[in-house]
Amino acid sequence: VTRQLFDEAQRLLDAKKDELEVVQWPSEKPCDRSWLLEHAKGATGILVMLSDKVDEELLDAAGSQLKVIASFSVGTDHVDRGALKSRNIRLGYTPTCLTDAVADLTIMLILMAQRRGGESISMVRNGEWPQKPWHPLLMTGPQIRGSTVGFLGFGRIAQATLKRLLPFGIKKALYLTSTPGKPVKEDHFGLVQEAAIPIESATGADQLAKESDVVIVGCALTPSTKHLVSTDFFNKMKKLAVVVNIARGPVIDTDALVRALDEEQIFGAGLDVIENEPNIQADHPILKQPRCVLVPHIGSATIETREQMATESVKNVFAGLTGAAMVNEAEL
Ligand code: 8YV
Repeated sequence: VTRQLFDEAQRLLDAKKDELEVVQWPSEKPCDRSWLLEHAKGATGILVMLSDKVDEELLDAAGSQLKVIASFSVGTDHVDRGALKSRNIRLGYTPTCLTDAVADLTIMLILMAQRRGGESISMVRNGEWPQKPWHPLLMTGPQIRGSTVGFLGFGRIAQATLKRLLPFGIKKALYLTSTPGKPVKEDHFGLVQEAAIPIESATGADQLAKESDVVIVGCALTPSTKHLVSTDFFNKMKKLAVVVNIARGPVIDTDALVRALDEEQIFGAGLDVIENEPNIQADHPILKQPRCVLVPHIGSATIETREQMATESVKNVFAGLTGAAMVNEAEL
């Protein structure tokens, strides 16, 4: 177990101490790779975080008795699924319990980007408010009502975000999935059928970039989504549009984003994730962008959600060990 867990999850683990030997990373810091490789040896199940790469090296270090990997995440880009499949190892994950928390944060980032939240807070903190004469254009930004919202990826979190956006009076939603132009496979909340606004499948990234006032990155990171949002994409976006990323950093080319903001090609950005996180140095150019709000990957960070993720992850390990049904099992 590569992290400290919340009480309920810990209790579940502790309750099995007679049957199982539980080895747990002892610190609040991210688990050390060398510790993991050493302690994985002989494990039948491993509970991992996003920061723990599950690759051939780890699986070799564990050995052929390994039955299950349970990830404390919805995203599984840190896991070599092919390697698990070929070794008959099951993969548990937590795709449902974090939907609301991440969708809530997405709304925060959209509003922060449109309404210049980062700049506004800095202005007040820096004591600049008293010096700025009141002016009708001070800190103005685009309004969410009437926006066309484009979703790169249209899974549960994106759809839950759209559900929250409807009462704001958005005009239209466009989505791009791996099958452009085709209806989304799963309409999780019955929105596509019932919404009073058009919800359309985009023909490609170009259409979505050109038409959207708000672009929300909510897709999985795969070879085909890496740098999907790059200079070419930004050049097609509207000058008053904002981009929000709650998925994985590398879907947006950070250098291209810095340029787009520098050149006022877009209005702003709201990021929960960024390439090379968490190793963002204080002098990184993105931190100098007043129109970019960057938060440290806190999408799922409500107390309720993280507790649930921990509990489900432990249950998934147990299910993997006994051959029972997991709370959520990923297809390999
Ligand atoms: C992380 C996430 O799991 O679930 C995901 O895919 O990106 C997050 O919810 C969380 O930050 C814990 O590492």
